[in-house]
Amino acid sequence: MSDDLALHHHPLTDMFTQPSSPTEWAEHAIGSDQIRHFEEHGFVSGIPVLDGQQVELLREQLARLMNPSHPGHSLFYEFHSNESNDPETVLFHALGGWRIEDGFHDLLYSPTLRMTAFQLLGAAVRFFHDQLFCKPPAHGGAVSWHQDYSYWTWTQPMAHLTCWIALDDATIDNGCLHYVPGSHRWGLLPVTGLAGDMKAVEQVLDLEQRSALDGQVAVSLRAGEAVFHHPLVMHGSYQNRSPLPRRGAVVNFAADGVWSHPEALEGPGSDRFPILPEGQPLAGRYYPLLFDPERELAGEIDSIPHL
Ligand SMILES: O=C(O)CCC(=O)C(=O)O
Repeated sequence: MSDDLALHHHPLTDMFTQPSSPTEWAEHAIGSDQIRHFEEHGFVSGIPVLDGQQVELLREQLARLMNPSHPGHSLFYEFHSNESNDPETVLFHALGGWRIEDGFHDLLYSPTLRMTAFQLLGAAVRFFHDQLFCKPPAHGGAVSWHQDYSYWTWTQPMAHLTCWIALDDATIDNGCLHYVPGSHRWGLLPVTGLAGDMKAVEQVLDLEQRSALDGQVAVSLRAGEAVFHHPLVMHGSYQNRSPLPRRGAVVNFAADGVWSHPEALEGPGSDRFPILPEGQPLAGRYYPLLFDPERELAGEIDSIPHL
Protein backbone atom coordinates (compact mmCIF):
# COMPACT_ATOMS: atom_id res chain seq x y z
CA MET A 1 0.00 0.00 0.00
CA SER A 2 1.18 3.59 -0.69
CA ASP A 3 1.84 6.15 2.05
CA ASP A 4 -1.20 8.21 3.02
CA LEU A 5 -0.37 11.69 1.69
CA ALA A 6 -3.12 13.13 3.95
CA LEU A 7 -0.45 13.05 6.67
CA HIS A 8 1.29 15.97 4.95
CA HIS A 9 -0.31 19.38 5.31
CA HIS A 10 2.09 21.15 2.97
CA PRO A 11 3.07 20.78 -0.70
CA LEU A 12 5.17 17.70 -1.46
CA THR A 13 6.54 18.82 -4.84
CA ASP A 14 7.61 22.05 -6.49
CA MET A 15 4.58 21.96 -8.80
CA PHE A 16 3.51 25.43 -7.58
CA THR A 17 5.70 28.31 -6.40
CA GLN A 18 4.19 29.46 -3.12
CA PRO A 19 3.70 33.21 -2.59
CA SER A 20 5.55 34.59 0.40
CA SER A 21 4.08 38.09 0.78
CA PRO A 22 0.68 39.80 0.45
CA THR A 23 1.91 41.35 -2.82
CA GLU A 24 2.76 37.94 -4.24
CA TRP A 25 -0.59 36.55 -3.09
CA ALA A 26 -2.37 39.43 -4.83
CA GLU A 27 -1.01 38.18 -8.17
CA HIS A 28 -3.26 35.11 -7.77
CA ALA A 29 -6.44 37.03 -6.93
CA ILE A 30 -9.52 37.28 -9.13
CA GLY A 31 -10.99 40.76 -9.74
CA SER A 32 -14.04 42.43 -8.18
CA ASP A 33 -15.99 41.97 -11.43
CA GLN A 34 -15.42 38.21 -11.24
CA ILE A 35 -16.56 38.15 -7.61
CA ARG A 36 -19.70 40.06 -8.63
CA HIS A 37 -20.33 37.50 -11.40
CA PHE A 38 -20.09 34.70 -8.82
CA GLU A 39 -22.52 36.51 -6.50
CA GLU A 40 -25.03 37.18 -9.25
CA HIS A 41 -24.91 33.92 -11.20
CA GLY A 42 -23.50 31.40 -8.70
CA PHE A 43 -20.31 30.59 -10.63
CA VAL A 44 -17.25 32.21 -12.16
CA SER A 45 -15.28 30.52 -14.94
CA GLY A 46 -12.12 30.71 -17.03
CA ILE A 47 -9.69 31.02 -14.11
CA PRO A 48 -6.23 29.78 -15.19
CA VAL A 49 -4.88 27.28 -12.64
CA LEU A 50 -2.53 24.84 -14.42
CA ASP A 51 0.02 25.21 -17.22
CA GLY A 52 0.45 22.56 -19.92
CA GLN A 53 3.13 20.64 -18.00
CA GLN A 54 1.02 20.51 -14.83
CA VAL A 55 -1.99 19.29 -16.84
CA GLU A 56 0.17 16.56 -18.38
CA LEU A 57 1.47 15.47 -14.96
CA LEU A 58 -2.06 15.22 -13.56
CA ARG A 59 -3.27 13.28 -16.61
CA GLU A 60 -0.47 10.73 -16.05
CA GLN A 61 -1.28 10.42 -12.36
CA LEU A 62 -5.01 10.20 -13.12
CA ALA A 63 -4.40 7.29 -15.50
CA ARG A 64 -2.63 5.45 -12.64
CA LEU A 65 -5.40 6.32 -10.14
CA MET A 66 -8.12 5.01 -12.46
CA ASN A 67 -6.54 1.56 -12.31
CA PRO A 68 -8.10 -0.32 -9.34
CA SER A 69 -4.77 -2.18 -8.91
CA HIS A 70 -3.04 1.04 -7.84
CA PRO A 71 -1.16 0.26 -4.60
CA GLY A 72 -2.88 3.22 -2.91
CA HIS A 73 -6.39 2.22 -4.05
CA SER A 74 -7.69 1.49 -0.53
CA LEU A 75 -7.10 5.15 0.40
CA PHE A 76 -9.93 6.38 -1.85
CA TYR A 77 -13.01 7.53 0.09
CA GLU A 78 -15.16 6.38 -2.84
CA PHE A 79 -14.31 4.82 -6.21
CA HIS A 80 -16.78 4.18 -9.02
CA SER A 81 -15.33 2.99 -12.35
CA ASN A 82 -18.78 3.71 -13.74
CA GLU A 83 -21.21 5.50 -11.44
CA SER A 84 -24.05 5.03 -13.95
CA ASN A 85 -23.72 1.20 -14.13
CA ASP A 86 -24.58 1.40 -17.86
CA PRO A 87 -21.58 0.57 -20.12
CA GLU A 88 -23.00 2.97 -22.74
CA THR A 89 -22.78 5.95 -20.34
CA VAL A 90 -19.54 5.61 -18.40
CA LEU A 91 -18.89 8.10 -15.61
CA PHE A 92 -15.71 7.53 -13.61
CA HIS A 93 -16.09 9.24 -10.22
CA ALA A 94 -13.73 8.97 -7.26
CA LEU A 95 -13.01 10.85 -4.03
CA GLY A 96 -9.66 10.82 -2.24
CA GLY A 97 -7.01 11.00 -4.99
CA TRP A 98 -5.23 13.67 -2.90
CA ARG A 99 -4.17 10.89 -0.48
CA ILE A 100 -2.56 8.80 -3.20
CA GLU A 101 -0.73 10.78 -5.92
CA ASP A 102 1.42 13.81 -5.12
CA GLY A 103 0.16 15.94 -8.03
CA PHE A 104 -3.42 15.67 -6.78
CA HIS A 105 -2.22 16.27 -3.23
CA ASP A 106 -0.39 19.41 -4.29
CA LEU A 107 -3.30 20.66 -6.39
CA LEU A 108 -4.85 21.65 -3.04
CA TYR A 109 -1.95 24.04 -2.61
CA SER A 110 -2.34 25.84 -5.93
CA PRO A 111 -1.96 29.52 -4.93
CA THR A 112 -4.79 30.43 -7.33
CA LEU A 113 -7.12 27.88 -5.72
CA ARG A 114 -6.19 28.98 -2.21
CA MET A 115 -6.53 32.71 -2.92
CA THR A 116 -9.74 32.47 -4.98
CA ALA A 117 -11.34 30.21 -2.36
CA PHE A 118 -10.54 32.81 0.30
CA GLN A 119 -12.03 35.55 -1.87
CA LEU A 120 -15.27 33.65 -2.56
CA LEU A 121 -15.72 32.30 0.98
CA GLY A 122 -14.59 35.50 2.72
CA ALA A 123 -13.00 33.38 5.43
CA ALA A 124 -10.06 31.11 6.19
CA VAL A 125 -10.20 28.12 3.84
CA ARG A 126 -10.28 24.46 4.78
CA PHE A 127 -10.02 21.53 2.38
CA PHE A 128 -13.24 19.50 2.45
CA HIS A 129 -12.66 16.77 -0.14
CA ASP A 130 -11.57 16.23 -3.72
CA GLN A 131 -13.23 14.47 -6.67
CA LEU A 132 -12.33 13.12 -10.08
CA PHE A 133 -14.97 13.07 -12.83
CA CYS A 134 -13.99 11.46 -16.15
CA LYS A 135 -16.01 10.71 -19.26
CA PRO A 136 -14.39 8.51 -21.89
CA PRO A 137 -14.78 9.32 -25.61
CA ALA A 138 -17.92 8.09 -27.40
CA HIS A 139 -19.78 6.63 -24.40
CA GLY A 140 -19.22 9.11 -21.56
CA GLY A 141 -22.09 9.47 -19.08
CA ALA A 142 -23.97 12.55 -17.88
CA VAL A 143 -23.87 14.10 -14.42
CA SER A 144 -27.48 14.84 -13.47
CA TRP A 145 -28.59 18.32 -12.41
CA HIS A 146 -27.82 18.76 -8.71
CA GLN A 147 -26.74 21.11 -5.94
CA ASP A 148 -23.51 20.13 -4.21
CA TYR A 149 -24.70 21.09 -0.72
CA SER A 150 -27.56 18.59 -0.89
CA TYR A 151 -24.82 15.95 -0.37
CA TRP A 152 -23.12 17.90 2.44
CA THR A 153 -25.87 18.77 4.92
CA TRP A 154 -24.00 16.79 7.58
CA THR A 155 -21.65 19.80 7.71
CA GLN A 156 -23.01 23.17 8.81
CA PRO A 157 -23.36 26.08 8.39
CA MET A 158 -23.34 26.11 4.59
CA ALA A 159 -20.08 27.91 3.79
CA HIS A 160 -18.71 25.70 1.03
CA LEU A 161 -17.26 26.17 -2.44
CA THR A 162 -16.41 23.95 -5.41
CA CYS A 163 -13.60 24.36 -7.90
CA TRP A 164 -13.76 22.20 -11.08
CA ILE A 165 -10.51 22.08 -13.05
CA ALA A 166 -10.42 20.92 -16.68
CA LEU A 167 -7.78 18.32 -17.53
CA ASP A 168 -8.95 18.35 -21.18
CA ASP A 169 -10.49 21.15 -23.15
CA ALA A 170 -14.09 20.88 -21.90
CA THR A 171 -16.60 21.65 -24.65
CA ILE A 172 -20.30 21.24 -25.35
CA ASP A 173 -19.40 18.20 -27.49
CA ASN A 174 -17.47 16.29 -24.82
CA GLY A 175 -19.80 17.11 -21.89
CA CYS A 176 -18.65 20.33 -20.20
CA LEU A 177 -20.44 21.66 -17.12
CA HIS A 178 -23.73 23.52 -17.50
CA TYR A 179 -25.16 25.93 -14.92
CA VAL A 180 -28.54 27.54 -14.26
CA PRO A 181 -27.51 31.14 -13.51
CA GLY A 182 -29.07 32.48 -10.31
CA SER A 183 -30.27 29.06 -9.10
CA HIS A 184 -28.06 29.42 -6.00
CA ARG A 185 -30.96 31.54 -4.68
CA TRP A 186 -33.49 28.67 -4.98
CA GLY A 187 -32.78 27.27 -1.52
CA LEU A 188 -31.84 23.68 -0.72
CA LEU A 189 -33.46 20.88 -2.73
CA PRO A 190 -33.37 17.12 -2.00
CA VAL A 191 -30.85 14.71 -3.53
CA THR A 192 -32.23 13.20 -6.76
CA GLY A 193 -29.14 11.30 -7.94
CA LEU A 194 -25.85 12.04 -9.69
CA ALA A 195 -25.63 9.63 -12.61
CA GLY A 196 -28.16 8.21 -15.02
CA ASP A 197 -31.18 10.46 -15.55
CA MET A 198 -29.95 14.00 -16.31
CA LYS A 199 -33.39 15.47 -15.58
CA ALA A 200 -34.23 13.56 -12.37
CA VAL A 201 -34.21 16.86 -10.48
CA GLU A 202 -37.32 18.03 -12.34
CA GLN A 203 -39.52 16.02 -9.95
CA VAL A 204 -38.56 18.40 -7.09
CA LEU A 205 -38.63 21.68 -9.06
CA ASP A 206 -41.59 24.06 -9.23
CA LEU A 207 -42.84 25.32 -12.60
CA GLU A 208 -40.72 28.46 -12.52
CA GLN A 209 -37.56 26.52 -11.68
CA ARG A 210 -38.30 23.98 -14.40
CA SER A 211 -38.56 26.69 -17.00
CA ALA A 212 -35.38 28.33 -15.62
CA LEU A 213 -33.53 25.16 -16.73
CA ASP A 214 -34.05 26.47 -20.28
CA GLY A 215 -31.73 29.37 -19.38
CA GLN A 216 -28.85 26.97 -18.65
CA VAL A 217 -25.41 28.04 -19.85
CA ALA A 218 -22.57 25.80 -20.99
CA VAL A 219 -19.15 26.57 -19.52
CA SER A 220 -16.39 25.62 -21.95
CA LEU A 221 -12.91 25.61 -20.49
CA ARG A 222 -9.44 25.11 -21.85
CA ALA A 223 -7.38 22.37 -20.20
CA GLY A 224 -5.88 23.89 -17.03
CA GLU A 225 -8.69 26.40 -16.50
CA ALA A 226 -11.20 26.25 -13.64
CA VAL A 227 -14.73 27.23 -12.77
CA PHE A 228 -15.69 27.98 -9.14
CA HIS A 229 -19.28 27.46 -8.07
CA HIS A 230 -21.63 28.11 -5.16
CA PRO A 231 -22.83 25.08 -3.08
CA LEU A 232 -26.46 25.65 -4.12
CA VAL A 233 -26.09 26.46 -7.81
CA MET A 234 -27.85 23.93 -10.05
CA HIS A 235 -25.35 22.28 -12.38
CA GLY A 236 -24.78 19.13 -14.38
CA SER A 237 -23.16 17.90 -17.58
CA TYR A 238 -24.38 15.96 -20.61
CA GLN A 239 -23.04 12.76 -22.16
CA ASN A 240 -19.77 12.65 -24.08
CA ARG A 241 -20.41 11.25 -27.56
CA SER A 242 -17.33 12.98 -29.02
CA PRO A 243 -14.07 11.24 -29.99
CA LEU A 244 -12.24 13.03 -27.12
CA PRO A 245 -12.14 12.33 -23.38
CA ARG A 246 -13.44 14.83 -20.82
CA ARG A 247 -11.48 14.60 -17.57
CA GLY A 248 -11.89 16.96 -14.61
CA ALA A 249 -10.46 17.32 -11.11
CA VAL A 250 -12.48 18.93 -8.34
CA VAL A 251 -11.45 20.53 -5.07
CA ASN A 252 -14.22 21.22 -2.56
CA PHE A 253 -13.60 23.76 0.19
CA ALA A 254 -15.33 24.78 3.42
CA ALA A 255 -14.81 27.91 5.50
CA ASP A 256 -12.81 27.29 8.65
CA GLY A 257 -15.32 26.72 11.47
CA VAL A 258 -17.76 24.56 9.50
CA TRP A 259 -18.60 21.58 11.70
CA SER A 260 -20.08 18.13 11.62
CA HIS A 261 -23.67 18.70 12.67
CA PRO A 262 -25.07 16.53 15.49
CA GLU A 263 -28.58 16.39 14.00
CA ALA A 264 -27.53 15.67 10.44
CA LEU A 265 -27.81 11.90 10.39
CA GLU A 266 -27.12 11.54 6.69
CA GLY A 267 -23.38 11.27 6.10
CA PRO A 268 -21.83 11.09 2.65
CA GLY A 269 -22.84 7.47 2.17
CA SER A 270 -19.40 5.92 2.17
CA ASP A 271 -17.83 4.03 5.07
CA ARG A 272 -14.45 5.33 4.06
CA PHE A 273 -15.31 9.04 4.11
CA PRO A 274 -13.67 10.69 7.14
CA ILE A 275 -16.72 11.87 9.10
CA LEU A 276 -15.79 13.57 12.34
CA PRO A 277 -17.53 12.88 15.62
CA GLU A 278 -20.74 14.92 15.79
CA GLY A 279 -20.37 18.54 16.71
CA GLN A 280 -16.68 18.86 15.86
CA PRO A 281 -15.28 21.50 13.52
CA LEU A 282 -13.66 20.14 10.36
CA ALA A 283 -9.97 19.87 11.24
CA GLY A 284 -7.25 17.28 11.70
CA ARG A 285 -5.68 14.89 9.24
CA TYR A 286 -8.36 14.96 6.53
CA TYR A 287 -9.32 18.61 6.60
CA PRO A 288 -6.13 20.72 6.31
CA LEU A 289 -6.28 24.48 6.59
CA LEU A 290 -5.32 25.78 3.14
CA PHE A 291 -5.43 29.53 3.57
CA ASP A 292 -5.37 31.67 6.68
CA PRO A 293 -5.82 35.32 5.65
CA GLU A 294 -4.51 36.57 8.99
CA ARG A 295 -1.26 34.75 8.42
CA GLU A 296 -0.83 35.09 4.64
CA LEU A 297 -2.07 38.65 4.21
CA ALA A 298 -1.08 40.04 7.60
CA GLY A 299 -2.82 43.40 8.06
CA GLU A 300 -3.69 43.74 4.38
CA ILE A 301 -6.79 41.52 4.10
CA ASP A 302 -8.97 44.25 2.64
CA SER A 303 -6.45 45.07 -0.07
CA ILE A 304 -7.77 41.89 -1.77
CA PRO A 305 -11.43 41.96 -2.94
CA HIS A 306 -13.43 39.27 -1.17
CA LEU A 307 -16.96 38.45 -0.04
O1 LIG B 1 -17.66 16.74 -13.86
C1 LIG B 1 -18.86 16.93 -13.96
O2 LIG B 1 -19.42 16.89 -15.03
C2 LIG B 1 -19.69 17.24 -12.74
C3 LIG B 1 -18.93 17.92 -11.66
C4 LIG B 1 -19.75 18.34 -10.50
O3 LIG B 1 -20.92 18.09 -10.42
C5 LIG B 1 -19.12 19.08 -9.42
O4 LIG B 1 -17.92 19.32 -9.47
O5 LIG B 1 -19.83 19.48 -8.47
